[in-house]
Amino acid sequence: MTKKKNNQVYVYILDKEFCWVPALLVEQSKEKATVVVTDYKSEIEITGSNDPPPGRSTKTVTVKLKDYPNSVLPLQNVVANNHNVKPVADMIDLSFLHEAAILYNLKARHIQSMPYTRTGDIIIAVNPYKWLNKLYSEENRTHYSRTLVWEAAKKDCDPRIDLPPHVYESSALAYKGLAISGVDQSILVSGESGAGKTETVKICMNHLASVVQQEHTVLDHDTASLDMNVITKVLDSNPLLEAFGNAKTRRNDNSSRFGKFIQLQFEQGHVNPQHLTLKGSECQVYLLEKSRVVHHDNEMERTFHIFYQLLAAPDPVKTKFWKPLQGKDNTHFRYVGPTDTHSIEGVNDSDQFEKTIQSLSLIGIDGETLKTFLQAICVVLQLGNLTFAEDGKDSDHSVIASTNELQILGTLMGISVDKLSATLTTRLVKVRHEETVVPLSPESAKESTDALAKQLYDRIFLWLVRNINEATTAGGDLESYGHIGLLDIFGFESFPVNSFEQLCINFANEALQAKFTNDVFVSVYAEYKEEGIRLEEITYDDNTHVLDLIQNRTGLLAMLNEECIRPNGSDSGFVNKALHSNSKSPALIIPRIKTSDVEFGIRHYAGDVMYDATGFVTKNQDTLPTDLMECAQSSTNEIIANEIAKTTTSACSRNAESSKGSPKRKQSNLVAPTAWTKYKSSLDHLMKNLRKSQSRYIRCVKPNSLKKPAVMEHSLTLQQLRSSGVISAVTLARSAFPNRLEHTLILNRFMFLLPSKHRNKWKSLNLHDPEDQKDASEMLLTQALEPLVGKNGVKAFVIGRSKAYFRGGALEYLESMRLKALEIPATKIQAVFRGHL
Ligand code: AD9
Ligand code: MG
Repeated sequence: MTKKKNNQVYVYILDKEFCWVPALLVEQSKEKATVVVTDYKSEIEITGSNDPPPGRSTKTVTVKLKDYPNSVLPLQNVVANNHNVKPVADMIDLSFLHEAAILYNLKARHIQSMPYTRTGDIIIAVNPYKWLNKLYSEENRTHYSRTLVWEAAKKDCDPRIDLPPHVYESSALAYKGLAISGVDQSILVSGESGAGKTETVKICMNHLASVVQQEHTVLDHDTASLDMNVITKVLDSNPLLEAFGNAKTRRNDNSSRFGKFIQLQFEQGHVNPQHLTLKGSECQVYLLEKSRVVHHDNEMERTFHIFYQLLAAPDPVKTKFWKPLQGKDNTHFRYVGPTDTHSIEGVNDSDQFEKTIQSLSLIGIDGETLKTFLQAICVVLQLGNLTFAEDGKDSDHSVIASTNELQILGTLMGISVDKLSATLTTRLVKVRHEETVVPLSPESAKESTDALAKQLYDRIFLWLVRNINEATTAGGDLESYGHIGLLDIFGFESFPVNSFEQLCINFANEALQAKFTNDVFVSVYAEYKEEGIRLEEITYDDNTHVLDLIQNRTGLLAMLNEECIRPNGSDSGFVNKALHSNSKSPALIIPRIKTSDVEFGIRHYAGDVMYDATGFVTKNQDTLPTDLMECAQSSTNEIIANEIAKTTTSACSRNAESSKGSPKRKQSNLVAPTAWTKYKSSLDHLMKNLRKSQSRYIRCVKPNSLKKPAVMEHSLTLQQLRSSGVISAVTLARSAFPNRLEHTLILNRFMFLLPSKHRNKWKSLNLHDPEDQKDASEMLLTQALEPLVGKNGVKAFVIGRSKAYFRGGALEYLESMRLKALEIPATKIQAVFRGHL
């Protein structure tokens, strides 16, 4: 029997290498399905075509459905009838919304240079790895703001209907949301390293700035209230933060090594309240990866950009800031080199330095302040050049071997060489009321010097952030402004070895995921309500138990804080206590085979992660020994002295608070807020801000690890879709009604299933009218799906305003009826749907 092409059934089958591959279904039984797969290999990744290239061989594969019940999924949107997916702009419009369909839809769009796709209100942004000029043109910027901000009110349908998905829609809708409702807005951008978060935030910020400017042209000819200086300063704060907080890593040449939340401050117009003026911005940063100052992977990575920028500047420029830089480059400083990655493709560090200096000057860092600031950076550089040796008499004692480097450091810091040398090679230990000087071994002395460098850089970075904020904030009563916040924060991390930083990062992701799930639920609820559908059937998994495990009173991090103030607190002591107090938590993984006493795991929403608690106590204490701090505080470099003084003050004041009525402890035990306490409080502040705002989500996806355009690696992409919550959002949206079809489509495809006597009733209907389409669709489905009505009278579908929503099995039944009418074996189609159900 020859088959008509449009009656062939295509499916996705599970594949070890490519996750899912399209195949032609030959036949199936309960146990197995036989499919024909084309030998795609690399084409499937590179060209993105699902159609077999001419001459490509095919093979027949048998899939054991018993062993892999979900290994065959229906391929197509019911309207298409070939291998290739007709990409849809909104995933909700895929009739079969499973992960294979999502993957192939994104891929088809990615290959056609359409990086953005909607899933309802969420924008999925696949990194195009090439700048698409047209996509970000002035014309396009205006088009989105015009359609979504100024003309939206004229339409009685979703104003996005004629617009391809874009992150400009997130920015334009945020602007409109704030202008009309006065409710703060936020755009939450997430994704793994290199997925495009930072670029996306910049694209949105630039768009918001241009909306403000356009609005002045459109609505208000008085441009006096438009302060271009504010706009430039706000936009410029991004590259400035990148110079000091970004670095080249294996995964991204410009990787942000900190998280940030920028809040743009808008003032409502006096004459027209819906008219917003950008007045300033304020930025909150999270968890700078300060360990990168002293260590990075030499072959593929670099430390923070600023070091290379400074060293690449022409001699006359760099010696203006610090004479000894004359004639020196990367090779002279241990913290930056030796590295095989001195330069980044397409980036000229010397030019970048000039830009950094210009941006610093724009926020008022110039003249002597600039000199002090860059010298503080040089102190960090110079600390890396100290080398230590055994003192000759005793291997536990050390001396600074690089006396010349020490001399340079002493002059730069304004601290005597003797004092520096003594502080860096010994430690002052207070036991009860006694102070003892303990010598340090060369390794410990080096560690302690590195710790100082890390702490200094962290403080210098925070100083910069404060200065940026002082220069960009609108000032006055901040509550009187409307805010649009943009969050660019590290995505979920799971490495072969996961440490304290991963736990903090993953905790933030759990907190954001909880908000995301809640928001998706609310929007699904809104959609169903809009369609006039009752919704008691939707349930979803939340991640409260993971949040509890980490942050509860007896949770992991409370236990860690306790361990940090215990006199002999240790990493294993923490793990022991943490496992003990939380043994009943369903989110905790207690290793079955104990290979070490510092191991534990967490069942995160995005997957299980095993943590190695080595170094947790030290990292959480996050403080320098008192003598080291006092020494640094005596520096003539004001930024260093003041910033370190802040650390000691906060340590002391916290100590005073916690030791009320216990003067003894105050003297002997300096308790600073732990890294966790500080981080948790800044996250709480963030979540509070987010909760009072209306949030929009942009999920960035890194399509390949080659950083190349038009390539999509299936498993890398899928894993991100799962961990970003996109798949679970879709599952949630589909939990009650897995399939949905527009009324017009239903009528086109299934109308002939209706016996002609019933069709007579349609004569009075106008099938171009949406209301009549809805009635006709309901009539058709009521008849056609009657055999599926449950004993309790529950129908297999519900009718919404524009679509019908099908319960599990209903669309399968309709399709099988249709194929029966077209004389195609029904068994074939059942296999297609079984996997999906
Ligand atoms: V990390 O977690 O900070 O390591 P991000 O921030 O997610 O990471 P980033 O925005 O820095 O990634 O993007 C990585 C690179 O992808 C950029 O340097 C660009 O080369 C490329 N990229 C990202 N988005 C776009 C885009 N919309 N158009 C073109 C892009 N290229
Ligand atoms: Mg980034």
